[in-house]
Amino acid sequence: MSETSPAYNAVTYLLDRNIDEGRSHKLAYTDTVAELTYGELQRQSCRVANLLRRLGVRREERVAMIMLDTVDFPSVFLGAIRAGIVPVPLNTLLTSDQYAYVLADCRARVLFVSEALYPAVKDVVGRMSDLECVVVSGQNAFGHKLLSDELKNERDTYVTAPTHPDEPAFWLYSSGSTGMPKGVRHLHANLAATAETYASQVLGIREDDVCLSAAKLFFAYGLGNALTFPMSVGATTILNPERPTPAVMFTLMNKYHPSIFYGVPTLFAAMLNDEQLKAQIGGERLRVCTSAGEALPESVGNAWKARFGVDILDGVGSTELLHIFLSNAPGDIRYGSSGRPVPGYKVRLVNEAGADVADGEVGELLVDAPSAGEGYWNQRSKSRRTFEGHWTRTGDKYVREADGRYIFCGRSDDMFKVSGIWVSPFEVESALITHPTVLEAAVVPEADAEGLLKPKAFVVLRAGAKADGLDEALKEHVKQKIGVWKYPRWIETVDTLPKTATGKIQRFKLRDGPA
Ligand code: 3SK
Repeated sequence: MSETSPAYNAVTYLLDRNIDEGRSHKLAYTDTVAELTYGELQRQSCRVANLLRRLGVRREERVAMIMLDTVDFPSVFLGAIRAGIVPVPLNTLLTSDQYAYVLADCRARVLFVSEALYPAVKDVVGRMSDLECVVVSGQNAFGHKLLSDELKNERDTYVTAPTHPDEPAFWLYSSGSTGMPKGVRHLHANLAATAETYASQVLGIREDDVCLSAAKLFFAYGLGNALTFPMSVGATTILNPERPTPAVMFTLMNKYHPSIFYGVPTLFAAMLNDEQLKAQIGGERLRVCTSAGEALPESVGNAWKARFGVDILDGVGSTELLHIFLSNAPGDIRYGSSGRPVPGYKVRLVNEAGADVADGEVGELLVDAPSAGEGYWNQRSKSRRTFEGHWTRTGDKYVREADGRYIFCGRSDDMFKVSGIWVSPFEVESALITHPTVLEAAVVPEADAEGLLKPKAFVVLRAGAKADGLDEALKEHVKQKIGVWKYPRWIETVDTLPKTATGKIQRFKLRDGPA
């Protein structure tokens, strides 16, 4: 949009429109304890906006959120945006040191924190020079302000800030697979851009949908799944403040009967593998599942469809681009592939010289996205390397097949050469997990006695799998599946694999052995 665009605030699009269209009394959120209709959410968001102004926060300043997925999350996030203030939801699993880094980096003036998460920041908040106030969501204020008390006396109306579509609305920190997190500045227009493309044209989201996301709201994936998409059509969302274990997810599915379940590959695999649970999804309403974060193994997609009768739409997105830009679609699914570009997004595969590669050749994926962030906060060279004009570099290697589908080959920085031939860790991992004993696998290069790189595998075994004789069996299995030079020369059994908050394997942490 041009610089003369009329004022546009994302909250008008996501929330107030629902009131104008008659959904004041419709359930927007339940977190299993509390509920909010669209009308109540509008009023809560206005109270939050008034609170922030009373606390002296001004437009464009940042407020940090370390919050569980409860009804307070959308109230605070949307309330800040309504006031033209920039919420920065943070990963709830960071360490105190990581919180200290991010809070200092974004210069948050107010921190909203869930009671249960306060211990992780209690030693940090006094050291943050820009942080003037802590507001706790829950029952115990720990000597700070309690959100519920503060909101009691605030007015439930607010004149929404006349922001610009191209103005930063919120930031998300990108964990990436290496390095310190980087703050991605997302614009007011970006939320609608994901709703009107992936949510509307791939998922076909509707007003009568009931949404349940395993990914939390502080992830770009979870934010779209459980806030932007359902609110864009006035649907209902179930929020889960707990850890998304198979037992918790099955319980919620059987209680609330979601029509859309958004998961991640590890969770789908764990739900299928949960022998004790042997659970079924009580859900005549469940019509579609989605997966992102890492590529969904073909075997998991097929097993899920066979067991529950519902497809998983595997897709790939990024924090930088806010949501999914390549995806399988209903009626056009091939497990093992990331599908095709989402309508509204253009993609290219380029070689190291920046030239487009042909079908069947590996290239780095670049995306021209209507939902791209405008850059990383205070990181000019990283911004320039990632956001190249219209195109955003994803750092993912892909092959485009002749039918236009894209196949994931690994992260650019994870690929390595064995005997002069590129090996994709992802391909070796995919071969390993087709073995009946292997639940998950990660492959990294390791130097042999001659100093030459060869694949080394870390595997998580399925419950009850016997490790005896497995080494040779797995090597043979990979040789048969994908070629003799790609088999892992060393195999180590581990309990878990290191992953980013969005579920991507952090292979760099395994390069010198597991921690
Ligand atoms: O990792 C992904 O695939 C993803 C998808 C949607 C939004 C954000 C991310 C990181």
